[in-house]
This record gives sequence, C-alpha cells and structure tokens, in this order.
Amino acid sequence: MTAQSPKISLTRYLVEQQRVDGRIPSDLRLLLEVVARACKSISHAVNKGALGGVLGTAGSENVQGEVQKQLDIIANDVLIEANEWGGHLAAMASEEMDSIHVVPNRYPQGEYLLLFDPLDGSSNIDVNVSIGTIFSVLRKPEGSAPAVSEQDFLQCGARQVAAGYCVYGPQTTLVLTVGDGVAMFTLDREQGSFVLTQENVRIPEDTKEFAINMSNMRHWDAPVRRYVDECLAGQEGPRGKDFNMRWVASMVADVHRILTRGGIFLYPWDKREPDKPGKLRLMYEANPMAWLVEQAGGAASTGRQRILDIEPAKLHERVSVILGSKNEVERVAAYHSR
Ligand code: P6P
Repeated sequence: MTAQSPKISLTRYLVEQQRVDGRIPSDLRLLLEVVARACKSISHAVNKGALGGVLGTAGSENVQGEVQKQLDIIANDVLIEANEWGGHLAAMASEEMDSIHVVPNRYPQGEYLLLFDPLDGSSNIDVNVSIGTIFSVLRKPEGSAPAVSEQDFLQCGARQVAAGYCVYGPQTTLVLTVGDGVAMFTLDREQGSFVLTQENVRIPEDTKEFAINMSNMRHWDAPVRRYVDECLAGQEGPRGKDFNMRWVASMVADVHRILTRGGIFLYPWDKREPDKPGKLRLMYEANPMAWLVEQAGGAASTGRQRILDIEPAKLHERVSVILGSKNEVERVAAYHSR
C-alpha cells in the first residue's frame, strides 16, 4: 500500500470482497460496518481518558468476577445499542454480561450471532496502554428453534463467519477476517472512516520474540516451562539463538504485534487455579484471535489441541492459549505430547 494509491474504505473493501466470492452477504456487511462504527465511538470515548471522566472502576463485577471499569460498561453499551436495530442479528453475547442479549421484539431478528469482549485489557485503561475490542460472528444454527438461546452460541471456532478486533493505540486499527486472509484498516480521523492499510497479512513461521507473563513461571506446566527456559538460554542453549520478550497484558496489543511482525503469545493453564483450563475466554477472545492468526499463516493451540476445534460447553468457558508463528506453536505443542 503506497501513500499515492486510492484510499479504500472498509465499505468499499467489503463490497468488492462480496463481488469476488460472495463471502460477505449484505446482512454480514451491515453487521461488520455497524461493529466498525461502534469501535469508532469506543475509540472516541477511550481517547478522552480523564477528560471524559470515564477512567476508574464502575464499582461492579462482571460474570468473570472481575472489577468492571467504567469504560468496560460504556463499550458494552455502545456495542449493544449499535447492533440491536439493524435486523442482522438474533442475539449478542459479551464478556460483560452473564447471559445472552436477545434482540428485542421491537426490532427484526437476523441470522447472525455476535460475541465480543467490548474492551479487552481493561487493567491498562487507566495507565494509557493500548486496549481493544474483540469480536466474533457465528450463524444461528440451521434448524434451531425460532427463539434464540445460549445453546445456539455453543459452536466451535471453526464455524465463525467473521472475526476481528479494533486496537485503540497510537492508531485505531480494525483487523478483520471473513475467511479469505486478514486485512487491516486504520481510522482516518479527518474522514471519520476506516481505510485499508494492509491486506493479506502474513505471520513469519519463525520468530525470536515470545510473550508471556513471566511472574507466573513457578506455576506453569512442564512443557511451557521447558519452552520458555530454552528461549531464555538463548544462543548457548538448545535453540541456538537469542530471544526477546514482550508482555503488554493486553491480548489485542500482543496479538497485533504478532500479526505485524511475528512472535508467539502464551497464556497457558497454570497451577494457581488448576480447575480452570486457562485465564482467557474461548468464545470471544481465543476463537476470534485464533482464526485471525490461522488466516495469517500462524497457528493457535491449547498445547494439546487446535483452539478452533474445541466444542464449547459453556458461554464463558476459559482456555489455554498458545498462538502465533507456526513453527514455535508447533514446538510447544510437541513438548506437550511428550
Ligand atoms: P495478566 C486482559 O485482562 C487479559 O484478559 C488479556 O488481554 C491479557 O493478555 C491478559 O488478560 C493479561 O493477564 O495475568 O498478565 O494480567
């Protein structure tokens, strides 16, 4: 993409993609454009920071038992309100809501199900570090009852029809896949629209950069411990090369870096809460990120299975996440199989 080439808006990109292979029916195009507009509103609220009186906690907890930030709730409300009226959705599910939100009877219902983490990385909001919105789109299952239910959402990640995130950082960038590669759109604040800035995103199969919260090292399982120890051993160790480490503690920021320059991200199961398979949520964090990474030539595993193959049992279930540069993810998976 050169500076002289015409600016391709998100709308034009979606229309032209629809012409190519019919992958984006008009209702799905409307859904994606509405989500993008909601992300613009969220970006505006986030960018105000202290000036908008929106920092700090809301004095409540979400279904995960986590303290909610004011912006968590604002972002959730923006996405709900933006997506209710369009007739493209049957229901929505959010990290910030215990149960699904069915489109009210005063609006027509559509065939799509939208899941989202409205503002991932909340712990970074008050310290001005990049955060983001993550979303996943499923179809309401064929032959399901007219009344949409939570059961309709329990589909493996391989059945997503669209997935993406919007990162609120130095730029506000929307990253999207509908199953034909990954495209990135940067918000042009002068025009107020998302403009295509990269397509056919590819993750290098090898990397020298890993992302993990090192403070949990004593709690990790042996395969993860072995992998990280070998990275830390560097040139003189079994990997024969030095590694760099990053940990933003905002999945959207870490994944955006990996999509941009490669790397491996690990948030594995650990002994702190042995009954939980991991910290991150399958339906609206791991699945959309796993599809984006695979669509960019990377891999996404729990260490023992492909994330997109997991058949969910609960809407808010958690999962161990190892994703990024294909050869590194496969190495960690191999250590789990020994
Ligand atoms: P920790 C943010 O709360 C999040 O869900 C992800 O965005 C991030 O990767 C992870 O948790 C950070 O967790 O334990 O390092 O604070």
